[in-house]
Amino acid sequence: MFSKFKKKMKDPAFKKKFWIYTAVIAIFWAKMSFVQGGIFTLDVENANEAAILAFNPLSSIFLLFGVGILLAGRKGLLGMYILGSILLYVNVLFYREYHDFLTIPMLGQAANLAGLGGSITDILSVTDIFLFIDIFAAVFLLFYLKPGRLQSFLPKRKEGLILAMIAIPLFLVNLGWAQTERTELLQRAFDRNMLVKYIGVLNFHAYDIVLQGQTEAKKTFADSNALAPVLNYLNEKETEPNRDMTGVAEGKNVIAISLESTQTFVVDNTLNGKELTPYFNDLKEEGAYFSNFYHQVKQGRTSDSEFMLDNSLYGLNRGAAFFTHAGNEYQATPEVLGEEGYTTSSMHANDETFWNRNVMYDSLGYDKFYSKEDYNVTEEKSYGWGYLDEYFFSESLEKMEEMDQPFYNKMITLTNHHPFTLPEDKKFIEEGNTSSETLNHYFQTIRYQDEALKQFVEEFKKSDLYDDTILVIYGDHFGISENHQRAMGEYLDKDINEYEQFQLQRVPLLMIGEGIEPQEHDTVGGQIDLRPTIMNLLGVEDENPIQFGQDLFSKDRREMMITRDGNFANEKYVGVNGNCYERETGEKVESEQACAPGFKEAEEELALSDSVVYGDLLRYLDEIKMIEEKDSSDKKKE
Ligand code: GP9
Ligand code: MN
Repeated sequence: MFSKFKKKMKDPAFKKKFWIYTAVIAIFWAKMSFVQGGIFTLDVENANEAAILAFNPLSSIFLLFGVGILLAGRKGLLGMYILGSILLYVNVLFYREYHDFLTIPMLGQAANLAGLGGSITDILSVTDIFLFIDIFAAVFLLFYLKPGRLQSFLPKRKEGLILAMIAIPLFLVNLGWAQTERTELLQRAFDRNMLVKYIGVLNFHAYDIVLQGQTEAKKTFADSNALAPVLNYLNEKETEPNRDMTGVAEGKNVIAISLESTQTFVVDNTLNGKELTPYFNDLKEEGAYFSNFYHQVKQGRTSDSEFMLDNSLYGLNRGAAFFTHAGNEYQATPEVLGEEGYTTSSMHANDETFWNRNVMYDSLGYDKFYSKEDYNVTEEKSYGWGYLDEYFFSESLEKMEEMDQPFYNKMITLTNHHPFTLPEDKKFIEEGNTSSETLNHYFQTIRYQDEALKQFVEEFKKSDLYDDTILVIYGDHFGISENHQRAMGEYLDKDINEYEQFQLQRVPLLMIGEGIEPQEHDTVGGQIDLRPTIMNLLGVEDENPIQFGQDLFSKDRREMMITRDGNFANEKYVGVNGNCYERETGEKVESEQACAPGFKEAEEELALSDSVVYGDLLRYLDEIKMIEEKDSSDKKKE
């Protein structure tokens, strides 16, 4: 074969054609390498990884160009060149905002992506033009450079097929090589940054397409038997809630307040000597405050935190369950409390369609959703993402005062959202002076949110509701992504390594109400634990056995918090990306054994929770309950 090729290369026309192919592939390869190595921050740890990263674009380029030629010759090749460039650029923009890669389910959320709103200018850069000028070079090479004298570059379909075929061994080499760094890469692909580091961003999209197909098949082929392993696992892990607290808030209203992008590092912290959250710092003395409580969200952000609050199931690794699985059967908190005579609602002054809430809330059993159109939103009272928190809070309180009691109501704030901008007269402290504008502004919006919270809680205390209500205040997820690690290090005056980055995923949780003793708790927990904790306080017999959380007040808690990336924190350790640290000191633990059980448990638990959501397994709960009831009545008869 090689000698045939050598012979062909003697033909000057063929030779030029060959060099044109090489040049076009090389330019795209260079661009993709620049994007992957220079724009994405993929944590390349050694020379082998750097070499894999440099090699991995090749197979996808061969496939892309080969298919282009097969479909439409020279034009097809150029078409694919442009398409590939656009895809790369979309990923660049998405990455700058989310530090993550697009997945197919995310594409179904175009409305949300448009909500990037004020932040779009933040993620565009003038130099991005350079990511497109190579297209002119490709046009020149393919259409104007005449190989041979008069004849132009005309790729044959057969050549397209050859390119596409070469992609296969190239990919196999890539995969084998990547597996020297991480075994079972594709099976254990929790972390998209890691996946892109090893197989490249375009191959990642191909992989994502395969995952999508599998996901759809999962529901079609699921049956009630799939519930058995989930029930077994949960039975084995079951912990007794704190019985001293069962029903201390029986019949009371619940107000859950989701604080946008609020991380624990702001609590009791200052900027230029001024507290960032002076009100919250005092308020937390009035209730149960959890200092080792983590958010567990992924691509679904706020909606993932809501998903966990109401279901005690994990959100998904790709996309947002609020979009992809809004049609599932659930037995969520609002539905269960509704049956206990509660009025249930959610309040959020944004468009009702954002995160598909208008659809998902019906599935979760909410009686009412107060969205933007239910508030007196005016331009003067809005900024950035919309209605300012102070107005949202005061109008919401009026609505609650009119509500039938008892009620379960969730309020979701908005102002402290990226890009963290505020009108001048709402800035109560100076901006920060770190190297990140985002972080500098975040301090101000956090401070503003605290003021809005103060005004709400103080009014609420004066209202009739106060004695009959418990407040559950929690942060929905991080606000400062790891793109701003350096600035965060400047502010906190320490180096932000992966352990610190993990610990920064803590969000505040505060519960206030009669029967809840004011106390700081250091138990390790996460958003998955909210539902069982609230239900125990209310003394409601929650008959849905498919819940992965545990009562945060329980005396025999299995201290464990699992993130969507398969990382975890338990009583002793923090396990991040295969590495192990002492949880309290951050000291690296060299023994692999220390964290191995934690990683294993995380993997198993996430897979089981996913099987419930992907298989829509809660639709079989009634069937299972009926069988159980029949069994126990049969036993009684015997
Ligand atoms: C939008 C609000 C913010 O309605 O919930 O969403 P986020 O971007 O934080 O998920
Ligand atoms: Mn949010």
